[in-house]
Amino acid sequence: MAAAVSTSQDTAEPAPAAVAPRAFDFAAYLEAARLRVEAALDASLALERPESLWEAMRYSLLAGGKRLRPILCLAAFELAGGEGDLALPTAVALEMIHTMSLIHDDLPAMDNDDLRRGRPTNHKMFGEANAILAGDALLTRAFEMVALRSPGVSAERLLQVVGELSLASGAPGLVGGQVVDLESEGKSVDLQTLEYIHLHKTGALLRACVISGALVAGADATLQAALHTYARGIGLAFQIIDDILDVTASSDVLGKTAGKDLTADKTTYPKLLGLEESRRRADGLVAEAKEALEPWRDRAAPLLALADYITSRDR
Ligand code: GRG
Repeated sequence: MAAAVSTSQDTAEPAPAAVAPRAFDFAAYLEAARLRVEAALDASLALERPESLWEAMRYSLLAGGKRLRPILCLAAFELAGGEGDLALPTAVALEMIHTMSLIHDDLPAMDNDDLRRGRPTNHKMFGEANAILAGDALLTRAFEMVALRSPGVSAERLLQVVGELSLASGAPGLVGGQVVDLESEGKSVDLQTLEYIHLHKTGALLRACVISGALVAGADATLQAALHTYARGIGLAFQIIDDILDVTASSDVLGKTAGKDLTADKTTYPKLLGLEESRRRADGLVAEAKEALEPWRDRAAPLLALADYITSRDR
C-alpha cells in the first residue's frame, strides 16, 4: 500500500503503530529539501572577478522560486537507491539551467518581462548584455558542476548526466521549444504543436531532472523507463497548470507578470480547450505519471506527492 500523505498541519490522532502505515509528511519533506537546495545553490557561486558578472548570476539564482527541479532530481536519486549528497551538484546544475532559461526568456527579444520571482528581471537590474552573459555563465557553470564538482560519482555516470543536460537545454529541448513558441505567437496553433512546445520548452528539463537524479544513483533500465513516463506526464501537466495560472492568478502571487499569454497572443491550453478541460487533462496526466511508479510505490512517496503538488500549486 502507498504511504499516506499528510501535511505538518495534520492533527488527527495517530493510529496504533502496528497497523498504521507511516504517513509521509510532504510539507516537511518539501521544506527540508528546499532548504538543502538553497544552501547548495548559495555555496555554488562565490563573488569572484568580475564581480558584476557573479553578482548578476547570484541575483537570479538565489532569488527564490519553488526549486522544483532540483527537488525532483534528489527525489529520483533517492528512489533509485542513492544516498547522501552525491546528486546535489547535479541538482544545483539543473536549477542553474532553469534560471538561465528564465533570464533569457525575460529579455526584450523574447518575452520582454520586468518581473520574475517577485523581483525586477535580470536585464532590468544589470542591463541586457550582462543578463545575456549571466545566463550564458550559469549554463556553462551547470556543466562544470557535473563534470568537475561532483565528487564520488563515477565518470561513466557523470557522462550520462552531461548527455541528459545537453539534450534538455539545447535544440532538442529548451531552445527548440522556445523557437516554436516564438514562431507561434499571433498565430492559431493546433493541439499537437502546443504539445510539442510544452514538451520541449518545459518538459525536457523536468525529464532531465528526474532521469539525471536516477542516473547518479545507477538506476536500471526498468526504473529509467518508468521515470521517463512519469516525467512526460508531470512535464506536460506542469505547463498546462502554468497556462491556467497565467489566466487565474495575480502577478503578486505568481511573482511574474500575470496575463502574459493573452497579451502576447499565445495559444495556450485554456485558449484551446477552456479552463475546465485543461485542468481535467492536467489531472489525467498526473494520474498517468503516478501510475508509472506503482511498482515502486513504497519508496516513491516524494515523487508521487510532487506530482500532485504540480496540479495543486497556486504559483
Ligand atoms: C540559451 C540554451 C539556452 C536556452 C534558453 C529562453 C529559452 C531558451 C527557453 C525558455 C524556457 C522557459 C522559460 C520555459 C518556461 C518554463 C516554466 C514554466 C518556468 C516557470 O517555472 P517555475 O514555475 O518557476 O518552476 P520558479 O520561479 O518557481 O522556479
